[in-house]
Amino acid sequence: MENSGEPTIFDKIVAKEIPATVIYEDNLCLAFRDVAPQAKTHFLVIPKIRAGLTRLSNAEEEHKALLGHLLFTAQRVAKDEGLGEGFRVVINDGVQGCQSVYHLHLHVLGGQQLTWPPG
Ligand code: DGP
Repeated sequence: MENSGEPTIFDKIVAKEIPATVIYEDNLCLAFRDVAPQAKTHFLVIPKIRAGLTRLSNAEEEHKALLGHLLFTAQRVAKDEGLGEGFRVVINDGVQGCQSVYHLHLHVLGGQQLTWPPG
């Protein structure tokens, strides 16, 4: 359920209040392994500051550069993770998109042959 600004589990990971396996970090974003991997390789890329980006559909003009940075980072870390044969980037948005954490995040899945379409 979308909240009104309470810290999310991902804010706590950014603040190092709860542990995560971080595989990339810069001043704007963090990439870490998903706790419940849905593929051999499954990591998340999140903005360090939510800044209104609880979900993709809340994006405003001011978020464009950050959104580009997240996508660029996803492919860069995918390469570092050895996903040169291909991978999938997913953003779940809202209830019908099965979003469970309301802090924007890109799922990056790979390391195996994926199937299409997803459910
Ligand atoms: P979504 O359904 O798109 O909102 O995906 C949220 C993802 O976050 C889900 O794949 C599981 C992952 N996740 C939830 N809590 C934690 C956590 O505490 N640590 C890590 N590493 N991942 C988490």
